[in-house]
Amino acid sequence: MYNDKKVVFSGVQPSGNLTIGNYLGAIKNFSAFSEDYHCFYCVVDMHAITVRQVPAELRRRTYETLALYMACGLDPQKNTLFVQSHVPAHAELGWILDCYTMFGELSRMTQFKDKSQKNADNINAGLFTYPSLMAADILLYQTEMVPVGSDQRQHLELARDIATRFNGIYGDTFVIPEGYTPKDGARIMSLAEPTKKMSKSDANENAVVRILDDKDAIIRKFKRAVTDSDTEIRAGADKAGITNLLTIYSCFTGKTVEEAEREFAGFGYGDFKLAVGEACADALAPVRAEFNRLIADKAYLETVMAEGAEAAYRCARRTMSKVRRKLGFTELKR
Ligand code: AQP
Repeated sequence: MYNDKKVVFSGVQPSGNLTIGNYLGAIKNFSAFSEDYHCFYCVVDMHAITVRQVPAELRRRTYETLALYMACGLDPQKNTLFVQSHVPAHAELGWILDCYTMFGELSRMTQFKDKSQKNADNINAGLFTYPSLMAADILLYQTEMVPVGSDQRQHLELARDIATRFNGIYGDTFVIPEGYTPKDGARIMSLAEPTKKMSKSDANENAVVRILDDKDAIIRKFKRAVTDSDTEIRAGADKAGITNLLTIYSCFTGKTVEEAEREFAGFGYGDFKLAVGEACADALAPVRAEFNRLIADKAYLETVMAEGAEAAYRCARRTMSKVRRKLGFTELKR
């Protein structure tokens, strides 16, 4: 609990320009919690450096991600919006939790295996211990609920295991968090390889639709989306491309996949793809307009960052003092 409310925490890495996967799987759902929970939404820049980043781009995308949070409806008066590296307790608890996370557990993480393959020349220790830092992000705020896409479920399970292990040794210290994964949109797939997750760091621009892409780019990418040699517009395990497009259409229009199947019965793939592209572009147009307004006001973004970091620190330091005491760290009398 924080300020008499249960806590929600989630984060997004500024590791690329955000995609409709990040939007539909995570950010779009964040504002639903703002009234009933105390929400901490973080730009997790420390996670981003597990893969090499160009410093100027990382800095720019950190501002942009914060602006996107707000453009997607997160009011900084109702949500604590902040940047991970501005609250050093994340790194501190991350190290502590490294010591309560097993090598075997980290070795089983599919994201580590995937990213090691993609970054074979930079398989660094941070990439390996990423889940302990993510556990620290969550546990620091005594989080009850973590809205994430399904790719992060495995990390969340590990965070629960780490918290349970720590509590088992030292007595109740951390709330055990629950995951919240949307019914639809939890795993948006690449438009170029629809059996692979859409990822913001994908080098193939045709594979990803970015939240800030303009209408022409969005429609062009959907027109090029890989489908199949069949002609039927229906969801199914044998139709990854079409299923993905139906899911995207359903998420942006609020219609069910079954309704979308009925709506497009008899359509050719070309017309269907155009309709999906238009639905996506229309839904994102207000987000893009609001983003453009916010990103022009750097001073305001810096105020939001500073106030968010201060509010996050106030909550994090309570957990840290409890953790330090339980571990047997000595206290400095000032
Ligand atoms: N394709 C996706 N479908 C649904 N949800 C997704 N998320 C990511 N991709 C999809 C969710 O977005 C949130 C933020 O993700 P992240 O920035 O922490 O990192 P990620 O999961 O590794 O996302 P990316 O886009 O694949 O980033 P890169 O390319 O840098 O690794 C999370 O809640 C995630 O589940």
